[in-house]
Amino acid sequence: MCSSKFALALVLCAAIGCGGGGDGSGGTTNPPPPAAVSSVSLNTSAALLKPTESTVITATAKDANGNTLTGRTVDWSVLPTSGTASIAPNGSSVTVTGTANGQATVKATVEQKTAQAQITVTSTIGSSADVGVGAGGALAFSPDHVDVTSGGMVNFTWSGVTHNVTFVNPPGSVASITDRSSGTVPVTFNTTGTYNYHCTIHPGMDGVVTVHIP
Ligand SMILES: [Cu+2]
Repeated sequence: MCSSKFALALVLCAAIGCGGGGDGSGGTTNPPPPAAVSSVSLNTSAALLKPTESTVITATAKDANGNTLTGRTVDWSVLPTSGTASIAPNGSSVTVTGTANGQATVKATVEQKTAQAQITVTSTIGSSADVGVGAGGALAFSPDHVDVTSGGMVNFTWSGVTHNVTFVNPPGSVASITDRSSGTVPVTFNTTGTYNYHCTIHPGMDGVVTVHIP
């Protein structure tokens, strides 16, 4: 009985956050210290590159309340330090360039908090890819991320349910596909970059095509 009451108290404490300690204001006139960094995130957790190809990765530091903290120094590193990818730090972002086939990890450190991205360097990215649109009745593109080289083609295939493929701020000229429910529509990508698209009918039905150097 005692132990179950104790357990209940623990659950309540976890739910309402009691016992959090003082607010640290000891009556001094010093300005409050800058907010501590609580987390660091990157705009991507993985990137695929061909040798000599580059991509930019950006780090964001936040405090415990989820507020973005600007002006914090980001230390960038890459492992292995040479042979697969090189880095050129520029403040909160870093340019990562593939050098030879292999795997590398790029890490951002801000006041002891870290985030990392896996970099795969491969010379064998294909010139075409297939994407299922709502395959199996799912409100999803499958796979939701494909990689092709510039001049390459992605074939979108419908499975009986009406969806569309609408590109959002594409880096190059590309044709969106209006509502349809069957057939295969090829889309050609002539400009390198990241193409985000979605189905405007179904919120959260999103996909990405990354177009690489040829
Ligand atoms: Cu849809």
